[in-house]
Amino acid sequence: PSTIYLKDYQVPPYLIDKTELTFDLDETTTVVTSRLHMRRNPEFGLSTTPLVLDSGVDVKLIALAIDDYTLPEEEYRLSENQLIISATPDVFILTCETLIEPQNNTRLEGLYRSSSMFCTQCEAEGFRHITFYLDRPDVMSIFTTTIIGDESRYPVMLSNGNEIERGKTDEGKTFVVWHDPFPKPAYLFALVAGDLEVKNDVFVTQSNKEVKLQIFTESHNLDKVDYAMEALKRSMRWDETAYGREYDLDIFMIVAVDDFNMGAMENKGLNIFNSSCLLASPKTTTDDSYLRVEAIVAHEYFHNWSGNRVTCRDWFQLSLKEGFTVFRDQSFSADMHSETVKRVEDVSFLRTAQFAEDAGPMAHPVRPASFIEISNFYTLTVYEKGSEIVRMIHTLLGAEKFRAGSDLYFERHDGQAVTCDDFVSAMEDASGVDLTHFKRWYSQSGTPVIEVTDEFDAASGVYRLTMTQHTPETAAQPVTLPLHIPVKMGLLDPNGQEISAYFNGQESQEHVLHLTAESQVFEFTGVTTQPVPSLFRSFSAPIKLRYDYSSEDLLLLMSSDSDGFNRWSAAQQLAVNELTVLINQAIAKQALSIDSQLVKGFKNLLENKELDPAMVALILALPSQAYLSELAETIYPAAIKEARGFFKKLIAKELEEDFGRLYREHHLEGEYSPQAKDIAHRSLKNMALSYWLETDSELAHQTVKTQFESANNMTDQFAALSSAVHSQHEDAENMLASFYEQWQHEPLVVIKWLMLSANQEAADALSRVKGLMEHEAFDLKNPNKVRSVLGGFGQNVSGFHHEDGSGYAFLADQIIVLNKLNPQIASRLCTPLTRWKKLQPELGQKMKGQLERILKEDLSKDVYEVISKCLA
Ligand code: HT7
Ligand code: ZN
Repeated sequence: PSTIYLKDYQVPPYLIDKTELTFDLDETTTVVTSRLHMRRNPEFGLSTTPLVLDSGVDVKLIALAIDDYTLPEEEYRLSENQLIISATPDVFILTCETLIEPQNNTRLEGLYRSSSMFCTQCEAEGFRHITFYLDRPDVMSIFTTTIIGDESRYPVMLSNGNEIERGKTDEGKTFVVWHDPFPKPAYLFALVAGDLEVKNDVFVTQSNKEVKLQIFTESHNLDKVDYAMEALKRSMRWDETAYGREYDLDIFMIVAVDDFNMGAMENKGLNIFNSSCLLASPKTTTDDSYLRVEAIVAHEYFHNWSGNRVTCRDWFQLSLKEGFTVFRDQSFSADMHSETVKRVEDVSFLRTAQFAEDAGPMAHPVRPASFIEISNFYTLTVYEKGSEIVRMIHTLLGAEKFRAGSDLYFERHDGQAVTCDDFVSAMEDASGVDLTHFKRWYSQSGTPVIEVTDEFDAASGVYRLTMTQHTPETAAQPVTLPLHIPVKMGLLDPNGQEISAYFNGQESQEHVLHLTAESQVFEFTGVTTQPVPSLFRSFSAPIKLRYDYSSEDLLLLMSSDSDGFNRWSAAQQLAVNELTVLINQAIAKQALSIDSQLVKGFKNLLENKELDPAMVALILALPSQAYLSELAETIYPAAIKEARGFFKKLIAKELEEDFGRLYREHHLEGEYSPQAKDIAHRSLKNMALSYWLETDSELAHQTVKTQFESANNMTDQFAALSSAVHSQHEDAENMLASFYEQWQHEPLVVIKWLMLSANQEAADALSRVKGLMEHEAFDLKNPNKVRSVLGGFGQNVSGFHHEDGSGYAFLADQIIVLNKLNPQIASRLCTPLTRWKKLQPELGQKMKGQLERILKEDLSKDVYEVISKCLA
């Protein structure tokens, strides 16, 4: 497979002003006819360049014509992925008739079947699996789509834009014509056809325009779309107020499908969603999933401007739309709920998963310089670190100038396909802030490490911070340079009071420092007592901080910092420090023991009635197995698991009474609601329960069963089940069985059950997972089920990291099978195998052996790229 480089970008030799598509849908073959109104691109220069259209192996050519002239075979050339026509006029209509077989499309790219419906997924390069095209984002065209189908099977036939015509063909089939007035790249094309039910609503925009809102699902799911509809309206309003962005078509449609490779897709006017990211009801959906539905509905809606109206010039610029849109959806969720809780959740995810990616063999800059398969670059780096870059620009400019920058960006580039540099230029031009150095964040991979030391001179009242930055080299780049890093910070006195100090002549309790050099000294004056620095407040940059905090310092920050994020972060750091001691004891096979300071901090925390229960729950959550693995120089999975288990029990025993009390205090009676206040109580109650169960309390063991049996919502029922499973409750097996019995007809609950079952730690974990793959509920063609079972297994220490290597061999077997069925899913399942170099040597070598075995297979580009980079 060949590598594609950003440096080789050229404007397209041809343009497509209009695209007219006709789909004649059928159960076995679908006929696609395209009429492309083309012309040579004057910007390209050469006027003799052949026309090279992208194609998939699965597209069969039936007829090809330029204007009225049917091209004979000798006038074009067809290869596996291209159609080349060597001579064309300057302006012409290319007509092309192709056959495709959506029912055999297991890749779930292009047009495919999901249950009884037809649907599409065209990002990034799916459109070429439908017909021959210039399938690149800088070719923007006005689409008109005619769908022909049997009305009894496909009463609903949808595409982008507005419906402009409907009628009957001579053969008695129904046809519907859709027209999208906004030029768009092919990746935003969508088609849906099926026997669907609809929920209707209306949104009145800020300029008083009525927009028809429609959510389509199969009939048995129509009762689960109300929450998404409300979330959509909240998103539309928020984008008007926060960014001045109004919706532009007369209709906005969303469709839920069961088989989908990712979460959702922002096709113009016709978003398609994985049903797990759209459907919600109190009995079947947990609080986390409610919040996810809201965030994803918002994310896809926000793409209407950040992605659709202004799109990417090429796929190296993916973060232009994804990083910015993640930043926008994170800000939206923060505004809808709690800003601090949202920030903690997002950072916790970033530090665990993105940092690991950025230190592994697939590390790449937010704007990658090369790729083999673009689908592999829908990564946490492009999305989450990309969002952090936008957030840092927000911090550097301030809210007002940032908004001026985004207004300018949308105004300047409306209807264009642009680059990350264009985004930054708009921010600079609107604010007057020079971001030249800052832009290095887009091109340099790896997580910067910031070492901080300090000195205090009581006599002069001067406090100095010395900061040194270094970004470790990554797989993608051997040399790294200093970045422009915003450091939001404050100082606390020994009583936890904020210190007002002078920096650069300005007196303030909070400062934003600009760390730009490899090493810099920052001097504060007017400081009367040795302070404790609160650094990188709100996680003002995606970095790793090294400052030698004592346990007392961390306890002080945890109880008193005015920055909620840093209160949480201090507790995490203290927990990491203590867990590291325990992990090292476990590695050395010593008895585990610790005089924990964190327990003291937790005790104070649990007695403080003023705090937001959601924050208390987050502070109580111990650093995860995955985060501790990311932090470790060498990963010893069993030692980490043992240390975490020991520490949780120790805390539980010390604070047993508090956890029992918390459980009672935060138990809600009455009807379920996914509002922030109630979610907060449930999260603390269920966190308390998970600790309480680690004690010998009979009452706790009874309580978990009662909650499981009598909960009126999925959050409480599933929390009880998970806690029972993870604490190895004697009734865990029965509870798992009865849960499946109760919910076997709800696929979205079944995927939760599959995930928990695959994740259950046990000596025979592997044979249980093999059993799950034989279970009636499992389906290898459904990405949600594959993700649940194999994703859940990848987090199972005793099964996946079994010392005989059988867990790695099993996952490799599944990747080899899925490589043929669905390359995108196969490639994503490789992630746990990418950590082999960091694993304890005996395990790492076994994992490497499986990677070598996979590489010998006939691999898709997707899997080849990941595995070959892992072994490089
Ligand atoms: N922009 C969408 C990306 C997406 C995707 C990419 C590759 C393969 C399948 C896909 N489904 C959706 C989703 C988003 O970020 O909004
Ligand atoms: Zn997106």
